[in-house]
Amino acid sequence: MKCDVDWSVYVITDRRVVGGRDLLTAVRAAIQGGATVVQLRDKGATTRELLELGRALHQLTQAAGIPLIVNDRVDVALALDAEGVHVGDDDMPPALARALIGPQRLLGVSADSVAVARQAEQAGADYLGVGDVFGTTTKPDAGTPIGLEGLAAIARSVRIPVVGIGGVTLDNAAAVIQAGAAGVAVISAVLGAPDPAVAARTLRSRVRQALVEP
Ligand code: TZP
Ligand code: MG
Repeated sequence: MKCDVDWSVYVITDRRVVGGRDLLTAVRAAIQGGATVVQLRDKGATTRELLELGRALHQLTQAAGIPLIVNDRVDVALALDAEGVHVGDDDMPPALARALIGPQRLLGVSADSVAVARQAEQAGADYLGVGDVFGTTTKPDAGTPIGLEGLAAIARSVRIPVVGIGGVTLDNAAAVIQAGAAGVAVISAVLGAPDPAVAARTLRSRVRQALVEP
């Protein structure tokens, strides 16, 4: 699993953006549409709630043959036997996370600067989540957007794949890939869409097209 991850359409869960709809139904649709990675992210959930949602999500991702990555929580990733974990500034430092998850699971790290990106790579990250690129309304503490130039500078500074995150839409996804990203990480563009399957399918086709363009 680890060596051939397709980072192109990385969908992150957020109960709040699906409105009154069922999150698992929306994620199932996103996977049907072509999501290539799913991240379990729920800042308000208890550990028990995370485990319950994580188990259900893992069944969906395993059936589709795509990785499940757990945000923030190394312990929950291990308990779920998830394929990876994603850590940021406030979480387990990347080198410690790597030591805990071992060499086989995926380690993602959030980076908003070249310095943080290089440190994360040194510490054993498999990929970076880079942003906030455009300015998001989904994460209130995301900080000042780094723009496509900031993303490009980070992508150039490391060898590991980067996924662009923050305000990515169907319309700007190709520009994220052209800036050097291997994929886009989205919450609202897919799970907040009227039809997450259609949104994921469109996103996937635009990202694929941009990845093959010279
Ligand atoms: N990290 C940086 S921006 C962001 C996260 C988790 C939120 C992305 O959400 P959206 O709706 O795709 O802008
Ligand atoms: Mg975090």
